[in-house]
Amino acid sequence: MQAMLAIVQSEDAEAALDRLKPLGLPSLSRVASSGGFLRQGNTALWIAVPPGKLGPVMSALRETCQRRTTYVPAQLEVAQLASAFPVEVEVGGATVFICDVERFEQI
Ligand code: 2BA
Repeated sequence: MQAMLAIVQSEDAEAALDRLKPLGLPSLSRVASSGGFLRQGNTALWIAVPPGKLGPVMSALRETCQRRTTYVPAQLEVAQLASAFPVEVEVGGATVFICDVERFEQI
């Protein structure tokens, strides 16, 4: 069993959940979160990934989570830029952390 934390853009969360639900995962949770860099809302998906399901889970995320360009207001301190212009950053599709699970229980 592995645990996956996938940080996705909130616009993509519904589509990702729709693709993940039919996989029959033992646990799938959606958590409202926000990024530390842009300080904007995003969505964290906590996913329990049993053996053999990592491929389908990654495919579901790849097919539903898009990369998008956004702009950081110039007044934010971005990479110590003192520019008067908004800074363009690319966000998404998903930032994925995968860890081995020592123990999993549902009480
Ligand atoms: P944010 O922290 O709001 O970051 C949004 C986007 O800003 C990032 O998109 C990236 O393009 C840019 N960015 C973030 N940190 C940066 C930095 N130190 N220097 C320059 N640009 C930076 P993504 O990479 O797609 O990340 C999307 C969201 O995933 C992040 O939202 C954050 O919530 C999470 N994330 C990304 N990398 C992470 C990490 N190493 N640890 C924990 N969470 C992370």
